[in-house]
Amino acid sequence: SMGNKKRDINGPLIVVSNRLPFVLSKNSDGELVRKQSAGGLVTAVAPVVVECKGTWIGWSGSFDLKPGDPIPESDPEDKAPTAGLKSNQIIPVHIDKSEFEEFYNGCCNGTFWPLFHSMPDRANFVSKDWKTYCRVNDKFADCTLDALRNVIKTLDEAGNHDTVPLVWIHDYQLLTTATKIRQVCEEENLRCKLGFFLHIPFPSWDIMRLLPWDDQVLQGMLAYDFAAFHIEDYCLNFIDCCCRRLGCRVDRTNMLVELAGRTIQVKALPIGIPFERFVQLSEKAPTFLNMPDDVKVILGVDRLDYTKGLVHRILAFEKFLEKYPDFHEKVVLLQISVPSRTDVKEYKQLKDETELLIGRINGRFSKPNWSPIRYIYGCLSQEQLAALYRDCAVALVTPLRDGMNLVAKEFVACQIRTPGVLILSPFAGAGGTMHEALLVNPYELDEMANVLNRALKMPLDERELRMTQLRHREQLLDVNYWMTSFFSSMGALKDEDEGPPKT
Ligand code: GDG
Repeated sequence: SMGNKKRDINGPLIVVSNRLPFVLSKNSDGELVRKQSAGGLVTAVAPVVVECKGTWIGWSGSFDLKPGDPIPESDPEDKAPTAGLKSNQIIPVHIDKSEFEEFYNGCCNGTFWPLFHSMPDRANFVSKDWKTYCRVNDKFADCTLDALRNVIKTLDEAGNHDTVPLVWIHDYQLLTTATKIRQVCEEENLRCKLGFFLHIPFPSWDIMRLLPWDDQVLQGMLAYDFAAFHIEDYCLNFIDCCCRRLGCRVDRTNMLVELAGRTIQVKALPIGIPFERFVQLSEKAPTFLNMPDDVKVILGVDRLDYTKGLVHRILAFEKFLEKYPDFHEKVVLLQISVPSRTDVKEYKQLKDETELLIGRINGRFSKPNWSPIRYIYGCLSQEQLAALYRDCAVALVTPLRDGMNLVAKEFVACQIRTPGVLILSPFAGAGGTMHEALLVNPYELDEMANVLNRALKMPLDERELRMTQLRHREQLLDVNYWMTSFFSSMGALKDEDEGPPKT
């Protein structure tokens, strides 16, 4: 892939995300140990942090880790991408239970998540939660500043006065972290470049203005030097909000925003997946689906989240069963729902609603030897997931709104045998680039049923053509390419005269 061509970054790296790239949990002896987490971001970024001896700042995932407690080293057997991270490269941010409730469940997932997905009816605006959000963001800033002071001291002692540390902050949990970092850096004359990536959509101004604290959030995001989003629409929404709420001077063509004499660069950088890793997984994964030869599997894989359009998808599948009875006993919808944010009320309700709906539809259509829907509420291994992606006939990726959606990309990577069909929502970021998928509006249930029929009847040569192009693009624009583009765009690569990686 393009991104695999190694390009070194030109300064010490500090990555900041809500979660550390592994979680800490107690083993049977009551000791805290690392448990790997397998996201694409971790797969891509962790090796870079290992190699450049960088720092990762985040919450450990455990309330048992107290200030001053040592971070455990990785197990010698550990083969995760984070295994090479020494404990002195990790700075844990300590968040207690009540803070976590207000910061994470309250503000992040009760306010920003629904609002930024343009679902304002689901958003709560609670000023106590917002205050805690700001306080926790300042904690992340304090940890980042400690790391920065250390890194700069080391640089200066070695005479590297021109080397600028790079800080890369991730996602909607940390929208205001840069405010304090920039302020203290100015007071203490600390040098650094601050980059930000938002993994979810950025909404339009008429949604953003519903937020009582919109000005502080926008100012926080403008405290970065560089802010990147998945797609151009999100960038333009952000620029528009800065213009209308803060009166910033903006340049939409070059994606620049000016605030208090500083210019912030905005850019669209669509995230990719570790493509080769998924190919390798699907090459070695044993069969996981045992289905009669004449039964096709339609696959859905999502965190159980109301943005993913699960209820609409299941209702559309019911319509499909009504409209196309020839497919009875010939197709199965296999839905994997990964438990998520289980202590938030909306998510508990969604779980109940989904289970009720599936029960009703299975009751309505099942035969003694066939049920139309198989449902797993739980997490599979990546290898099992790869086997499902490889062996299903259709992947149904129909979020109502989604920053990018990696499931669509992982599916095409794993389609190394007889090609199937990707059905994709245009309201996922991925819908903007994966043109060879069948795009369908998830709110149009009848149309979804028709598209499902079309996918199941699509001739092999058409499937092959579409899948080849989809796979080619994801192979080229993989997660390493995305990461290199991010560093390049913030002027953080050595040999910058080569210019940014080209598509
Ligand atoms: C946010 C944005 C954006 C799923 N089931 C299992 C499992 N997964 C993994 C998938 C995939 C990941 O979870 C889900 O990623 P998505 O991109 O689909 O969705 P979010 O979690 O909402 O991610 C999204 C992303 O950030 C990156 O910027 O694309 O728009 O919302 O990687 O493989 N993994 C395992 N077992 C499962 O059962 N092991």
